[in-house]
Amino acid sequence: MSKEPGSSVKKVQQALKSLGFSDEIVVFPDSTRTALEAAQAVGCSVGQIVKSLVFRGAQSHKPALALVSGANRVNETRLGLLLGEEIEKADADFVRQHTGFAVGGVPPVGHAERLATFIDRDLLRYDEIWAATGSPHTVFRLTPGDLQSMTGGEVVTLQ
Ligand code: 5CA
Repeated sequence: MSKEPGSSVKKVQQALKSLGFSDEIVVFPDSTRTALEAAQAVGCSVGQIVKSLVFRGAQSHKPALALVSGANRVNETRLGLLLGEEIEKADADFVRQHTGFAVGGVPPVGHAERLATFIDRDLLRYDEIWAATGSPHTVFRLTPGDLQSMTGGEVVTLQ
């Protein structure tokens, strides 16, 4: 694997910088494709990993982003109520089309378009959390407060 960050990672670093945050990322030789793998690589609890999950409005076909603690599953009925329409899981093409990133490395910022964003309240339990930066081998460290300010997401109960 190259040591130089690829263009997807650079895009996220640029977004972080332009939002006033550090663009420091951590590159792992092992996969951080799933929350569990990311937690093992970082050496943190799986709950401290931010999953960036894309859903699709069943009627509008608009994307929505759920930033979820790695320990949790999204209650799709609840997220649908928050959005005002039923939702369904997005497929990999939809994720790439609306975020600009491939599944397994979707970051919380730097997307191709602005997504309605919801933040899992459980992430606020931690002093530090970790999120993907556009690749399945890189993450960055942030606080729940950072996540709120960089995404403008609404903190909600998602379970
Ligand atoms: N890099 C890690 C930790 S930050 C990461 O991106 N985790 S994640 O949970 O945000 O991304 C993996 C998620 O992608 C899975 O939980 C699943 O919801 C979703 N996913 C996996 N395969 C597909 C697929 N084929 N189409 C759409 N979504 C998928």
